[in-house]
Amino acid sequence: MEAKADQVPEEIARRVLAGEERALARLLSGLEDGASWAGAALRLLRSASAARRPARGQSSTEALASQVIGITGPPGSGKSTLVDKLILAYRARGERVAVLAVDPSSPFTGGAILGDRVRMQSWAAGSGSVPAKAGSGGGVFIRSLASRGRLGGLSRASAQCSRAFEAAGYGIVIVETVGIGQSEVDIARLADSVVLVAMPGSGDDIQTIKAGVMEIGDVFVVNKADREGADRAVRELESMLETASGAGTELPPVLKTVAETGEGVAALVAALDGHWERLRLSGELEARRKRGAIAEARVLLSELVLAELEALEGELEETLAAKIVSGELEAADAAELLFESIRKGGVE
Ligand SMILES: Nc1nc2c(ncn2[C@@H]2O[C@H](COP(=O)(O)OP(=O)(O)OP(=O)(O)O)[C@@H](O)[C@H]2O)c(=O)[nH]1
Ligand SMILES: [Mg+2]
Repeated sequence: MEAKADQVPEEIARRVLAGEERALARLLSGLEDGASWAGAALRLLRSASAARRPARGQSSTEALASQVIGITGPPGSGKSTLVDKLILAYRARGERVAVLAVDPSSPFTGGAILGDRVRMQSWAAGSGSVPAKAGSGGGVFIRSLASRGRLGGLSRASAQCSRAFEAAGYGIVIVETVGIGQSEVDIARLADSVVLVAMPGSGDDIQTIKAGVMEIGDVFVVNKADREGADRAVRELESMLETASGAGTELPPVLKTVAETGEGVAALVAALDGHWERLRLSGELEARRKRGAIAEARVLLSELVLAELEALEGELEETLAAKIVSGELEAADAAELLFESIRKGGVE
């Protein structure tokens, strides 16, 4: 069967490189669906894009890299409003900006995510104060990803989409995800710079940022600083950071913003620039991306093994279990037999 024109990897990669937003949208949908043509197109796109960018003395990672900025934090802390303002700031200096709004729990029709889409897409439609030109070259690309009930699939798709944006030439890639459960781990894996957004709350709300989550933050933001308690929230965050990190280590910045008015956003951009600069100069960018790649591949590997295992469990139930019960085999022997057949059949 002839492949459909919009599913031919070479064609999609070529059109994305030419700046066609519709082809990029198509590719992202394919990646979200886990379609193999989309995986192939992403590979082609990335190698073509690597060939187009001369490595001016940088490492291969640096020559390719867009700054991938992860924005996470509790629901309603103002992440999307902040992203709006970040888009404005980066557009003002000529960056092309891609945004991935990841929704880990609610279905695609969920209210919050739809609100995000509409609000943030006002940029793409050109109704914001930095108008986007029609068609390609608008400089802002917004995309929502929904979980469709598969969390593993979601984190895979978000990493792939982020790389597609990078290869498509967006210098800034922003990934917004609500800070619950696994999503923070995922964002730490795929982002170069992680912004943790908190807000002033009554009592010890800030404490709801768990210790393990504090670790992933490169820049901390107390948004809604127009509200009471912002300074206290900053102090609490700072003392939590001091406790969590050893003496003498440099603490990440803790900033105050009012996303609704844009107050503090310039300082946030400066902090992100500073972090990016440090990542590049120290070689940490490459190290960090390698760690992310290992973590991503590990998850995929365990998915493959689990799928094999599921197939083999049938055999375990049908034949091996009876042999264990009758004394022909030990359970350990059965496990080894199955493991052997994974090794023989699973890896070509
Ligand atoms: N007072 C005040 N309200 C704000 C500020 N920033 C955002 N908001 C409001 O807070 C609400 C939530 O903002 P969003 O930007 O949707 O928050 P979010 O973190 O993206 O929310 P989810 O994606 O649902 O987790 C909206 O009503 C915003 O208008 C701020 O700086 N001050
Ligand atoms: Mg949001």
